[in-house]
Amino acid sequence: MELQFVPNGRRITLHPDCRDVVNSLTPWQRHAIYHQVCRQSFAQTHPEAAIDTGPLTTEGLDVVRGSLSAKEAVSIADVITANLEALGPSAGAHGPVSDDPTDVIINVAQTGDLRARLHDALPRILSDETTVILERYYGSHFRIHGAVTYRTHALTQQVGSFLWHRDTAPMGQIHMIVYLTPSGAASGSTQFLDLNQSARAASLGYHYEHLENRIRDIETIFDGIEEKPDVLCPELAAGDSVIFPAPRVLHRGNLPTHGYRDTFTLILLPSFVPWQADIEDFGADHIFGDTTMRTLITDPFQAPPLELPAAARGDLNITEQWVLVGRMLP
Ligand SMILES: O=C(O)CCC(=O)C(=O)O
Ligand SMILES: [Fe+2]
Repeated sequence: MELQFVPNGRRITLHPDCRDVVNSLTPWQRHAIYHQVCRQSFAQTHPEAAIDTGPLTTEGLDVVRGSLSAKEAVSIADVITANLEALGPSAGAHGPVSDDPTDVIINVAQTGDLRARLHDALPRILSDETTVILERYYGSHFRIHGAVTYRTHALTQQVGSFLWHRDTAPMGQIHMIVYLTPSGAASGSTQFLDLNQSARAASLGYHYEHLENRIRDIETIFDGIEEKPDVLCPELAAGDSVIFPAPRVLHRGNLPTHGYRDTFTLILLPSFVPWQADIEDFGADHIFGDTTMRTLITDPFQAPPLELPAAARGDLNITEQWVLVGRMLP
C-alpha cells in the first residue's frame, strides 16, 4: 500500500487509513519511512543542497569547535554546581551520590536558571555551520527530541555507557555532546570506532549489546582477525562538541580520573520542519523536561513524537540486517 499524507499547517500528517499499516511496521522501518518522506520534501525545497561527503557521513563522527565559548560553557557548569549544591550535600555536586558505579552519572534537572541558560544556548549550539553539517547528513531538517545534562565523577569501575555500545534507537538518531568541561585523558572523554569498523565489529557479532554483555576493551572483538580497531578519541575544549549517530557507531564514555566531567547532550532526529518550528509550536518542555529517551517506540508522524501505546510498539528484537550493520536507511 502506498502511504498517503495530508498537509497539516507546515507539517504533514499520516492519512488515517494508513495508520494500521504504519503501526504494523517495525520501529526502525517506521522511523526510516518518516525520514525518507522528510528527505523527499527537503530535496524539493532545497534543490541546491549539497550531497554529503563530510565526516559525519563517511566516518560517523564530526567535531565542532567552539559550539559555545569556553567562558559560556564553564559558566553553565557553574550553574550546574550551584543547582546541585542547593539540593544538599548528597546531590552530587562534588562527588558521586554512592559507591554504586551506576550512580556515577548525575542526571541534572534542567530547571530554573539552568534550563534558561541551556535554552538560550541552543541557537549557538545549532549554529548555521552545525545546521549545514546535520542537514547534509540527514538530507532533511532535524528536530531536538530531548536533551540531557550529566555530571560524571571519577570512579574506577565503569559500567553502562562507559562500556562499548551502540544505542538502540531510530537509525536517524544523532547525539551531539557539548562538553561543558574539557575532555582529555584525565578529564573524561568519549571514544568511537568509525562506521566501517563498527560494521566490522557487527560482522564479528558485537553491536547492540545488552548492559551485561558490554566490554571495556574493544581489541578483544578483533582478536582473531588482521584488522585492528583504530579507536578515535577527540580532545575537546570546554564548549566544543562531538556529533555522532549513536545507533550506528560503537562508542563509550571515559570517566575523569579526578574531578568531574559535565556534558550537555542533544538527541536529534530527522524532521519535516526545522527544529525551531517544534519549539514555536509546542514549546520546549518536551526537550528539557522529563522526556523519555526511549526514542524507538515513538511515532515520528506525530509532532513532537509521543511514546506509542504498548500495543503499537512492535517487536524490539533486531532482525533487520540493515540495522545490525548500522545503515542510516534500508
Ligand atoms: O558519556 C559519554 O561520553 C558517552 C555517551 C553515550 O553513550 C551517548 O551519548 O550515547
Ligand atoms: Fe551511547
